[in-house]
Amino acid sequence: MESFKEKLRLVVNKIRRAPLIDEKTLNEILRDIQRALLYADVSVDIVLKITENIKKRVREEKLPPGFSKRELLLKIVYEELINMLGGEAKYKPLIRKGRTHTILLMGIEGSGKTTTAAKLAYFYKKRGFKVGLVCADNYRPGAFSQLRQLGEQIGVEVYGEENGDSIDIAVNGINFFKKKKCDLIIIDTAGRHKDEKNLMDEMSKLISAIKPDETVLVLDATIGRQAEKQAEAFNEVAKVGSIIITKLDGAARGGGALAAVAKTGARISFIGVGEKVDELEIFDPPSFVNRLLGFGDVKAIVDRFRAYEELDKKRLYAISRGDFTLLDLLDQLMALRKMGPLRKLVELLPGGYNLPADFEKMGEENIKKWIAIMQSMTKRELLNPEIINRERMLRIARGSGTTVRDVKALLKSYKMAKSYMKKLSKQRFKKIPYYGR
Ligand SMILES: Nc1nc2c(ncn2[C@@H]2O[C@H](COP(=O)(O)OP(=O)(O)OP(=O)(O)O)[C@@H](O)[C@H]2O)c(=O)[nH]1
Ligand SMILES: [Mg+2]
Repeated sequence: MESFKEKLRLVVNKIRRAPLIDEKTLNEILRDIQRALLYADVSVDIVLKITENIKKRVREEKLPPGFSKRELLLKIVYEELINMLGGEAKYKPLIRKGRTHTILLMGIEGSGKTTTAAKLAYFYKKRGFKVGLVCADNYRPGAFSQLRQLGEQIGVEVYGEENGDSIDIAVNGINFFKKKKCDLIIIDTAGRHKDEKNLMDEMSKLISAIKPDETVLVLDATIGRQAEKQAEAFNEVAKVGSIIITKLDGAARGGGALAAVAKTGARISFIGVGEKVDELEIFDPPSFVNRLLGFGDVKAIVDRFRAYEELDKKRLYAISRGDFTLLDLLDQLMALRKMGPLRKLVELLPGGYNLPADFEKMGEENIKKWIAIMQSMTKRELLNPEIINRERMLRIARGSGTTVRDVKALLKSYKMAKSYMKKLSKQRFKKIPYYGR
């Protein structure tokens, strides 16, 4: 994954440094993205689709006031990468206390099933669940002792039998742990290949015999885009509930495996990121993409876009016409604080106003104070500031840790801004009918 990450970060830097995002620069950037994705073994059709989407969205999406085209492009790249990995939603573990949940692990040889069984057991044990491990692999000598060793390491009991039929062992193991009132039973199976008909038949028999709550396919990230074929083949014999991708640490083709799996619509629940028992993570596409692109600034840009999308445009319009109460002001200030610099308030108003100097000068400190003051007002006061007499001012000042002077100053600024905007919008609307004639 390291080089994939490096290549994507170079793209992010290029976007950030480009003097202008014009057609030529955009095409160059899209080519770099294609190269990075192809390098990670993402299939050509996915690569073309993602870059087409980016191009189309950059052309079509409106640039909100106060944002640059560069920021819009970064946000789109971020969102398209998340879509490629299956969307925003994070996997939610289905296990509940007081009911035995069974998970069956399957996959080809060496994909990491046994290690993952132990990792999962450890994951749930740490969260307070009682877990049991069953070794239903009677093909590979040493499979039982491998799991037993892992079980000892994490303090989880392991059920297995030296000889016998894998289906019988699985059934016995489940009964064994059900008696012990385990919340979760994890069944490790023998590795099998999609072309080994006997083993695949056995898998479907095993599934009918034990009817697991969840059938998990374990895939090794190093197979890249071939993950799609494997996921489909396993899905034919056993309905795959979710997929765990292992060995993402160090797998250059990991991006390809993740994209290929997401394309099948299957759910990626966890990812394995190392050999140790605690190196398992819930798969969360947004945080995964954040890490790929470099934490911090792309995420911060996207958060600002989201905050803008949350703003109430109708109310902003009303505010721009001087039609607002203190409650509007409070709500909008709170929403805007998420967006960064506060002069953005002005930039966001439809029409792009220039506010009086002292209104513009209000710094972060003042805004914090204002919010505190308004939060100490009752709803009635926020809606009818004229009722705020000296007695009320005293109460508000005390409640917000400010002074009566601060409260007065806020009320004065509010009145000034309101009448100023009313005046301005009247002038503007007088002029507007002449435009376009
Ligand atoms: N780096 C890394 N290695 C892993 C990860 N998961 C498993 N491995 C290693 O992959 C190898 C195979 O793991 P196993 O868990 O034995 O695989 P398996 O699917 O049970 O293998 P069979 O039972 O033989 O089919 C071991 O050396 C593990 O340490 C991972 O997330 N990262
Ligand atoms: Mg194994």
